[in-house]
Amino acid sequence: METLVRDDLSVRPATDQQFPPGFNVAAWFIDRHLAEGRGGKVAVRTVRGDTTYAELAAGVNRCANLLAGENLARGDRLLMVVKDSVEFFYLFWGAIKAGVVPVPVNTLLRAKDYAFMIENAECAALVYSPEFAGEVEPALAQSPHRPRIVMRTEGDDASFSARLAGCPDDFVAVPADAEADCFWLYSSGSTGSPKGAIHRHRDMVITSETYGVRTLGIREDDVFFSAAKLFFAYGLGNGMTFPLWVGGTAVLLDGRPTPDSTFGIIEKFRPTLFFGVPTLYAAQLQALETATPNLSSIRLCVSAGEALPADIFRRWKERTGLLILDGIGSTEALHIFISNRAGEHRPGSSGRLVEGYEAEILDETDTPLKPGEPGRLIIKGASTARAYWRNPEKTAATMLGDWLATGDTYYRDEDGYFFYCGRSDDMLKVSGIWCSPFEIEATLIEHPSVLEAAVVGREDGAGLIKPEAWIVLAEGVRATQDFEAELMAHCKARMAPYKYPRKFHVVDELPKTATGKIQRFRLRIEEE
Ligand code: 3UK
Repeated sequence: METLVRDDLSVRPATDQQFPPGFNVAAWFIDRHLAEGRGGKVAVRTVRGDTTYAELAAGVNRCANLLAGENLARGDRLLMVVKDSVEFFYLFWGAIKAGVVPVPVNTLLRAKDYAFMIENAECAALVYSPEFAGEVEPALAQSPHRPRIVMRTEGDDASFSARLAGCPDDFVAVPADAEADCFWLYSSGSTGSPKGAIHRHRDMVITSETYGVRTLGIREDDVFFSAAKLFFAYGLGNGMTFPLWVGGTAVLLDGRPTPDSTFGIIEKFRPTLFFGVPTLYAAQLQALETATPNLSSIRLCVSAGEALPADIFRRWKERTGLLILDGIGSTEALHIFISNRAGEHRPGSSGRLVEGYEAEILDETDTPLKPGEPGRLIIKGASTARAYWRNPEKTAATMLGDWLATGDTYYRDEDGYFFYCGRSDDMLKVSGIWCSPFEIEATLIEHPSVLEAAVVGREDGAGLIKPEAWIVLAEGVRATQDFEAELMAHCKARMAPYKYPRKFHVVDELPKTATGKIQRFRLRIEEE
């Protein structure tokens, strides 16, 4: 990686060697802004009010004092089931400053999931927004491990917010190290138990600099709005670390990101950068048929979490004049490592490597493949998680020395653009040829009657795998008798002949994870 990164704002070391001894990353994301004269600038905006950088730093220190006063030891875990709010910032950074490891988790989970995480992380503390009490409290009751400290974020005298007010607003950061454990994020693969990915102090610096500054071109005058929540690595970067890195402003939405709610936030707070996922862009496009929100503050849109179909890219551009830059990231990599850039973007591609990351595409024998040949994508970069917590098997399968197995199948073209083919375990072998479910889905949604599509392999009568499609119809469209034939003809005209779906299932919605990824494995086992 490069040496020093200088710009108008500050001097930010970007290599390991330049992280000073005792380095605690909170110094750079929080305290630096006071030294740089940004204390009066608004750091965080929500419908409940604005928070300046000075207030943010004070809240972080109060939280660090609160945690230190509870005798949390260095490395103790703080489980956070917290909605997008300024309290999320206080808790996350206050913990890091006090040497405690914050573990923000998905707020849409169920009691049994939280019970697993409480037990697995052996957390010393648990803080949750009152909205999630209905799942978190039963989880606490059923978990054999009891966190010593349990608080709601607000609502009673024993809550985090109430106690925060009584804590001093200065705190000297506990010395750490660029390589020391800093925070965890649970990665929930398509199946199996979630795995706690352990991230180090340097990791957020790397993602902010490599993807944020050098790929997206984030700046101090940017206002960031991430529809993806902060508990998701994608949202954590977009909605918290990137704005804090450049001294920008984060806009938060604490409820569900729908076309209405996201357009409302955009009109009210006028963000310059918008971060969404493909499902949301598809829903927003549908809403734009009738709604006319003012999106003029936005200079760039970003998509990740799933591949962005070229058709959505084109329609969004047509409708709003804005580019959506697709990029692939993961919880383990912390943020985006392959991305499109403005002016060099290719619809339907994930883009090219983000500076600072390397990639290889391998066959079954670990031999690197040539351009155009799809294989397993592995990547290398300074932000990747060092291990999964207490999971040596999954760690060994995923963290390959300095390399990280993504679990995705990709090919790279001659120009270095990467094309997503599917999760390695979702790839189909049809008529003996590897076939990408994503390619078929992207082709299906080019048909005006199709809003969303998911394709999986199913055995036909002869025991051979054939693609089948589950589709959500566009608003106002009915499945007519010759509908299947029409979609099959549409596919055959656009793809290699063996790739067309042999069967269609019309559904109201597709099974998805909380972060909007289609759960194809659930369709494979679904009963007729
Ligand atoms: C898939 C994509 C194609 C891919 C994430 C940006 O999604 C994020 O993290 P997760 O751990 O999932 C990782 C997996 O999701 N994926 C993500 N983005 C794309 N597939 N095109 C894309 N643009 O299977 C990957 O392995 O939930 C995204 C930043 C941080 C993230 N954690």
